[in-house]
Amino acid sequence: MTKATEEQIIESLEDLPLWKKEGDSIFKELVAPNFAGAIGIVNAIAIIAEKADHHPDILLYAWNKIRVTLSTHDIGGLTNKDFKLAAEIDELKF
Ligand code: H2B
Repeated sequence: MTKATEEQIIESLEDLPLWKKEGDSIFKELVAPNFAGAIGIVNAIAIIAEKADHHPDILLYAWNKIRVTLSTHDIGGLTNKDFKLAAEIDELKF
């Protein structure tokens, strides 16, 4: 796993318009209809994260909002693992 360059990050984010870069990570915000829905989203993300052995920071705040942050801590930056998991999270239907 190699750390993505700035150019590679920009290129990868073109395919992930819902994700934004912040420092050495990317994040996305989701809004659920209610708290139970937000928990459902968190659980769905947890299942694919476990399969990928790649784990996002997940913040559930203001009862129905979720901020998912991806970074490859082992490398200290962004890698393909982050962009791949971001795309999988985007494919989840809620
Ligand atoms: N998740 C994230 N987001 N970054 C990592 O570097 C990472 C991880 N490393 N999940 C994994 C686990 C690593 O610690 C294990 C040993 O595979």
